[in-house]
This record gives sequence, C-alpha cells and structure tokens, in this order.
Amino acid sequence: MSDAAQAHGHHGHHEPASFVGKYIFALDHKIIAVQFMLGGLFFLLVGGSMALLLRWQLANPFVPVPVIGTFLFPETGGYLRPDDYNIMFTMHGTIMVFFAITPLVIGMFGNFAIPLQIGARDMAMPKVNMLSFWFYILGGIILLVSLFLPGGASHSGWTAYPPLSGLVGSPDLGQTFWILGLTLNGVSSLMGAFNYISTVVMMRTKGLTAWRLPLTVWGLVFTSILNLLFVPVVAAALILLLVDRTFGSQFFGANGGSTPLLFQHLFWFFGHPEVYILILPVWGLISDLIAVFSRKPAFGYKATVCSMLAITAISGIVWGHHMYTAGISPTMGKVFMSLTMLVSIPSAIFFLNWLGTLWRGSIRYTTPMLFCLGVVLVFSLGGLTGIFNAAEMLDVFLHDTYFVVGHFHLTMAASVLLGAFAGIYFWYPKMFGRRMNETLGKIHFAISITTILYIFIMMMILGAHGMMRRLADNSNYAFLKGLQPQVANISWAVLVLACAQLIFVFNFLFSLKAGPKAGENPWEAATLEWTTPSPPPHGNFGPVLPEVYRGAHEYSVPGAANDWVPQSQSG
Ligand code: HEM
Ligand SMILES: [Cu+2]
Repeated sequence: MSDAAQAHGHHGHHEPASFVGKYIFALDHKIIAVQFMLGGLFFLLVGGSMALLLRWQLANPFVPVPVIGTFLFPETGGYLRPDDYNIMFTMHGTIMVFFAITPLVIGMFGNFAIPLQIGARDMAMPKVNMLSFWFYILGGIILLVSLFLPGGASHSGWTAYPPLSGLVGSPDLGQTFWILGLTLNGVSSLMGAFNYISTVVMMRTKGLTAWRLPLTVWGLVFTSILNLLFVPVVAAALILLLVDRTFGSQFFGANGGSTPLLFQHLFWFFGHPEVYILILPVWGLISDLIAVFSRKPAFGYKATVCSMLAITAISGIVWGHHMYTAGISPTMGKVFMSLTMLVSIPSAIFFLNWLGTLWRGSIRYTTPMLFCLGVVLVFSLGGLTGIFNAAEMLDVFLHDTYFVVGHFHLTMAASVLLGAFAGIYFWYPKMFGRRMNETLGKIHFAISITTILYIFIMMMILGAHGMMRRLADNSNYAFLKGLQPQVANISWAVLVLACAQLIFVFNFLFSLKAGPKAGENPWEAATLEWTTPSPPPHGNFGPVLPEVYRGAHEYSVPGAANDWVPQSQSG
C-alpha cells in the first residue's frame, strides 16, 4: 500500500453500514478478534462443562446422577457409561485444544494485536481473515452436532489413533464428523497463519524494524510458522484416516503392509509442535506484559526472540517422546529423549529473561500482571515435570497415568488459559473503551490459581501412585480404590474453579456498561495500540500512521506516556 493511500485512510475496505456486514461477516480485524474471543469463551464453557461431567463421574463412580445423566443419556439410567466417559474426554480434549484455547490465544491475540501493534490499518487479507473465523465456527458446529448422532460422538481420544478411531467401513459417524470438524479447524488455522505472517512482513509502519517488534508479535509469527509447517501434516493424516474408514484403503491398516503406528508418528509430528503453537503467543504476550508492569524494557529481548526461534526448530524433532511405549526402537527412544531435553535450554532462557525483567522493577500487581505471573509459575511446574515424562525409563511407568494428565494440563491447558485471561484483562479497555473491575479480577485470579495448582498437582501425585487415565471407574481396581477420596477432592476443587469463572463472566458483562472509561493508555504501556483511542476507530489510527523511533523494545511512540525507562537509570 502506498504512503499516499495510507495518508488518506484507505485500506482496502470501508466501514460497512449494515449489522450483518459489520458484526457477522466482519472484515475489521478488531471485530474478528472479538468474534474469536466470544467463540473461544463459548467453547471454553462447553469444554469446561464436559470436564465437570468427567469429574462428576470420577467422584461418584457408582452413584447415579439422575437429572443431567438421564437428560443427556436417557438409556443409561443415570451415570456416565464407560463409553460415554470416552466420548466426554475425547470431546473435552478436542474442544478445549482446538476450539477454546486456539481461538483465544491465536485468533483473538493475533487479530487484535498484530495490526494495532505494527501500526497497520488492518490485516493484509481481511476477507481471508473473515473466512478463517467462519471455518472455525463451521468446524465447531459439526463437532457439537456429532454429540447428538445415534452412535454418539467420537470416543477415540483427542489423538484418534487407529484402529480405535474406526476400522475399515466403520459405521460410526461420530468419528467422521470429528475428522471433518478438525479438518475445517485446520483450514481456519492455516488461513490465519499466512495472513498473520503476510501482515507482519508487509505492513509494519515506518521505523518498526524486525528487532523492534513487540514480543507478542514475535510469538504470533513463530506460532504461525509452526501452524504452516505442521497443520498440513495432521490434515493429511486425518484425510488418509477418513479414506481408510470410508473406502477401505490401508494407509494405517496392518493388512496392506502398513502399520497403525504410522498414524501416531504423523499425529505427534504435529501434536508436539501444537503445544508450542499454543504457548508461544502466551510467552510473547507475558514477556511484553511483565515488562509493562515492571516499568522496564523486556530483559534480553533478542535472546527471547532467539529462544522462540530455537523452540520452533526443536519442536519439530521431539515427537517420539509420546511413543516410548508404542513399540518404537529403544535406540530411537534414546534419540528422542536427548532431543527433548534440549527444549530445556531455550525454556530456561525464557524464565531467566522474565526474572531479569522483574528484577528491581517497580512492579504493579494489576490483574493482567497477576495472570502473567500465574503463567510463569504454572508453566514452570509443568515444564519441570515434563522432564520426568521425557526420561524414557520413567515414562514407561508414568505413561497413561494421571501424572501425564496433570503435566499436560499444567503446560498446555492451565498456562495457556491463564495467558488468555491475561490478554483479555489487558486488552479489554482497548477493545471496549472501559476498564474491568480490578478487585473482581484479582479474586478471579486468586481462586483460579489455587484451585488449578491443587487440581493438577494432585493429579500428578495420584498418577505417580498408579491412577490410570481414560478410566471411567477406578473402583474396579483394588489397588486404586484407596485413592478415591483424593479423586473426589479434585472434583470439588474443579467445581470451585468453575464457579470462580462466573466472577469473570459477571465482571466482563458488567464492565461493558458500568466500567470506568479507559482513555487511550490506561496501563501506561508503550506499544502502538495504546496511542489510538479506546476503542480504536475503523482503520485504527488517524489519517497519519504512527511512526516508531529510538531503539527496539524501549522505543517511544509519539504521544504515549512513556516512563518506561530502566530502573538503574532513574536511580
Ligand atoms: C481447567 C479445568 C480442566 C479440568 C478440570 C480438566 C479435566 C480433564 C479430565 C478429567 C480429563 C480426562 C482424563 C482422563 O480420564 O484421562 C481431561 C482430559 C483432557 N483435557 Fe482437560 N481439563 C481442564 C481443562 C482443559 C483445557 C483448558 C484443555 C486444553 C488445552 C484440556 C485438554 C485436555 C486434553 C487434551 C485431554 C485428553 C483427552 C484424551 O485423553 O483424549 N483440558 N481433562
Ligand atoms: Cu510432546
């Protein structure tokens, strides 16, 4: 786009007048960001309710649950049958990963932050952006519909390993819907990814060189690269699986000389990077936010970007650590174990940089900052316990126990969720022009972090005691029966955690009308979105785009309150 065109405020599309054009088939990245946020929160509610059902069943393996149970599963006479439990954890895992967390930290963060933080008027391809949102919704609807199919939804786990996910000519429609829903979701991610990368490459404002990009933007760029590299792999695997099931081919069947193990390789070749796809936007965001709320530039900016690059590269060569017990060669196990341990290096650099930023900062414990510190705490626990899983000889015992469930919920579920909340609390004033209530935000944080730590640490302890995952009823196993009180306690904590989310919902809705007006820059942050009114106008900035000068992360922007100087300089 030419300078002249930008100066006139033209940027590809005009603000539509109709409701449908403005809010349904929206092209404005800020509205699409809100759409992704609402979609993600809706599916968080669905996936969270499923988690409650799972925990309800686990807390009362024998007791019938008349109301909800009979409503959802009339023929069961009350509680979740084992296969309904399978459906619930499959759908919970799938929905949470692809339909709740992904849209929050990629769809919402990416859409809201990228154009505003790079001083652009919109994404490079607004129509592709709109399509990306609607492919996501279509995939989500297909998944929800599958719950009501005669045979029920998919019950093969979020990993969909064949032959569990259906043999040749399998009649089970739920799995077919699952494959379609996920493929559409993958297409949505791909459209988002190349849009984000093109936007960052093509549309940065004057002076915003690569080394001056906010770390949030860097995180989203690396996430998009991972999406572009690995989503096609899982999409191909899913389509081959579909062909196997529908037309009787043998891509993953043992009869034709292939092996079901091939699917596991393809799935985890994508599945491991998926963890970084989800966490990198959060790492980027919290690196920026910890700096904002410590009133210092981010410590080790370039080292942080290089660590992101290293993680992006290493994440593609460690997938075998999910398959130690699947019958791969022990030599490969050693190779994957060594490669996996390498991830600790860039991760440690991240942590040291966050500590460096906090060190001697004038820390402001705002709600978004608390959620950021929560991510640091929860992810460090998840990361450290990952070392046990990575060690092949330990994993032989830990595999398929609740140790794994606790570990991956800390790394992937809880930290990304806390990061998503940090983002929402931070950008809410910019999105809606009003501030959320800080006290309610802090209560929401306090209850969430304590219950999350209790729930997932307790799961790891139970796992180390032999509690198996994907098990609807542990009372069939004498050696697990003694663990039942702890299992039930976890379920109570989950109920408390769920109730605490109502505080957030109330705060969110109430502040839309009653929150104090935000002004341009309520957090006194120095990235470009805070130099324009809240909410920003269509086209984001006035007739002239902001320019960036001075060095990198300590850059100053015209008109922004900028007391973001190193502590050592101000005495
Ligand atoms: C915070 C509240 C949550 C609770 C209480 C919870 C609870 C559970 C439970 C009980 C299971 C079944 C474990 C088993 O039987 O093996 C499970 C599985 C799973 N959860 Fe969550 N979960 C929560 C949030 C999340 C989030 C936010 C994500 C998304 C990243 C997530 C992703 C998964 C996955 C991928 C599985 C594995 C499903 C499978 O085995 O196929 N969970 N969760
Ligand atoms: Cu992995």
